[in-house]
Amino acid sequence: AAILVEQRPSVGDEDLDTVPTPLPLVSTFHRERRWADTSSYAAKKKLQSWFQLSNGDWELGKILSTSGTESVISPPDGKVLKVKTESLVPANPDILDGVDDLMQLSYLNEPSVLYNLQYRYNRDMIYTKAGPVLVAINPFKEVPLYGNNYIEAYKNKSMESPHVYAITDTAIREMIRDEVNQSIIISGESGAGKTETAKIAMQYLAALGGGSGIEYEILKTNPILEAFGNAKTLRNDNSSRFGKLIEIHFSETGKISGAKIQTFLLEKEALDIVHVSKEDQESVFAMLAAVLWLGNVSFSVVDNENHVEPLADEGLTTVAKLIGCNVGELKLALSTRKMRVGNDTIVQKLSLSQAVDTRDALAKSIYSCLFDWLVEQVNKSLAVGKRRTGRSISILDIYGFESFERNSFEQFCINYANERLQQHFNRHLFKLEQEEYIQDGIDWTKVDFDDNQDCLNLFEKKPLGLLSLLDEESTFPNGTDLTFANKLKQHLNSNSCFRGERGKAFSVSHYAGEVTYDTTGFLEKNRDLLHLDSIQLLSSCSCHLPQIFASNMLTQSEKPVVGPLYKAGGADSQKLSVATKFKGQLFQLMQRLENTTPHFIRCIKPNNSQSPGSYEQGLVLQQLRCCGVLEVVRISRSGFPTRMSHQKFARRYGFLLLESVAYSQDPLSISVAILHQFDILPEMYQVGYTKLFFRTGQIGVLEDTRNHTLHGILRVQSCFRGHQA
Ligand code: AD9
Ligand code: MG
Repeated sequence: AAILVEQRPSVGDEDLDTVPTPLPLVSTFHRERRWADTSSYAAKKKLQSWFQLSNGDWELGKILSTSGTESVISPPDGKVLKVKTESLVPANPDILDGVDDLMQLSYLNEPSVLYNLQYRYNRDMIYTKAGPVLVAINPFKEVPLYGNNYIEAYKNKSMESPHVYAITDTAIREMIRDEVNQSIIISGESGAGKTETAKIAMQYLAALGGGSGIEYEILKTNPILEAFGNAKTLRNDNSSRFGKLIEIHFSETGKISGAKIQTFLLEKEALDIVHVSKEDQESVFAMLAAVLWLGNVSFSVVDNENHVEPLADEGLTTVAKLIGCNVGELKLALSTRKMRVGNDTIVQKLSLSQAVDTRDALAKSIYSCLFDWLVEQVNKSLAVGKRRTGRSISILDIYGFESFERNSFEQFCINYANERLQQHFNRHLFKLEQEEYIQDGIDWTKVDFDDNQDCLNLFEKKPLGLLSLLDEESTFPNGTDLTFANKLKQHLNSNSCFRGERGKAFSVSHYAGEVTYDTTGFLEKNRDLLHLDSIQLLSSCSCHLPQIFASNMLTQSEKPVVGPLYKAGGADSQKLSVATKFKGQLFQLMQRLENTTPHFIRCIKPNNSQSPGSYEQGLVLQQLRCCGVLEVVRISRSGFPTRMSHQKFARRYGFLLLESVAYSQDPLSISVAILHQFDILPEMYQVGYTKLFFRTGQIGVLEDTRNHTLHGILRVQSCFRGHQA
């Protein structure tokens, strides 16, 4: 009679969802929900459960007893603890330890996901699927997962565990099969392993071979871009941040024929191989040195109105020499600003903070122009030949969603971009699901997916959206970060994704959680002070790189991209605001991605000390929330995630039918009879041509009954046998 006491939820077929009662799916950031019916579950099954330690980490324990609001739990160390029943979170049965797809977890909650990833990580299995997404945890050591033998194994499909190779292989196959361009979108925070992952994907592509060694040339571009893109020469954080899109082209025969690299988003930041002439190489180093020396230029007050001039020291003269201009001109450009008033031009002297901003803006733009120029040279070298193939795989290496204690303009832009990428992702996922539903003839309008369109509207709506209001305030001479924050509160308070905070702050409900932004510095960063005076200085230089930079800057600002032209400091310096430029680049990126089949990789940094073998639960959890991994699995399960063919369903549950007459009928009729007998609500399932589709948890009711009945039968049988003996 005690048969069921120690029983754990049975794990049957791979495609079964054996959750005994409908449970909330995941507790994420803003959808924090608790296990619905802990007490009855705990009382009935005496299962393993997660409970939280005071440091926030989760630990596993066995529920010994439960009395309403309190439960007694025993962790493996033998202690016995009293905990609040409602704080318990169900653990998965041992048999599910380390599953290679999080979708397979019966209980999808944060501790279970964390544990599963850690279980694999401890065994050097750094890759795990989360539905369609590949999660990659940085091992911070060499792991024996790469090289030709592995590449071969994934190519001939003798190996199927989750891997960057596997995703890349799928991309290649789908490119050939569907004749559609593909993209591999890699995101994650700094040091999570994005660039390494991109290289691993490129390694796999390069192994396909090309012609004339172009595949190796592509691999060689990495160190060049890294050397410049990752340089930490500037104090400004965003200078080291760039998104990178590398588009690899293929010939009809599936060989690499060329590549193109595009950098974008907040861009402010081995040469022989990509054919940069010796002379140009010297100019590149001169420009880099100029950026460094600019940082050393200091100012002194020259009059009683606090106007400043740069000190005529080694710093100033070296910069002038490096970029090829006259020291006097440089001095003027750093300490004055020409303004046009009516038909007259007046020269305004700068205060210390204005001069420092001008100096930093000049350094930043030389650096970013240099980077752009280098990318252009690399692209010339990798240019796709005349044979146009029309097929490509793009690899995108991009900053993931960020949420810090203090979030500024950079996070604002990055999170906005990620919001767009998330929508792209949701729609793609929805499309995949939809295709399967349509194929099987079920009513897919009943499938609801979360869409983040409201949040995107908050950013993009004109004239009352975050970006428009920011641009508007940036053009007002008297606009400050505070007036900007007040304007947001005045116009956006009724928006459900927006919340005004105290002082200069506001919050946005992002898909990955709520983020509070501090508007300090928003206007200035958005205006990106690079005045015409500086551009003119560069164009008058005798070195040819500064001249190229200056002409690029001018043509760039004249190009009508998206949104209105922004006027800073008078009509002279017409240029786009940073946010508007960013939005334009983002739209271009999205347009390119729209035409591809996306594959997603989320990189996770397991610890902050960059050491192998250390897995900090809190840090990992925060990233899982930010990159939406839990959300992804939740979405993947939010339609009709449990599927079973009519035959299988009829075979598995047919014997539960009260009327034996059912046995003579076809699988579909038997299936429908079972659904009716068990009163499964019509909105909880769909009958397709070949399969039955269920909402999460539904099959659990049937499984429970099946188990009970089977145990009953077994007991009867064993009694019968005992009697016979
Ligand atoms: V940043 O946003 O550019 O600051 P990334 O690109 O996310 O950052 P990166 O790929 O540079 O991180 O990885 C950081 C370090 O982690 C590398 O230098 C490696 O030492 C380490 N790493 C990352 N992935 C792997 C891996 N698959 N195997 C071994 C790895 N080491
Ligand atoms: Mg990187």
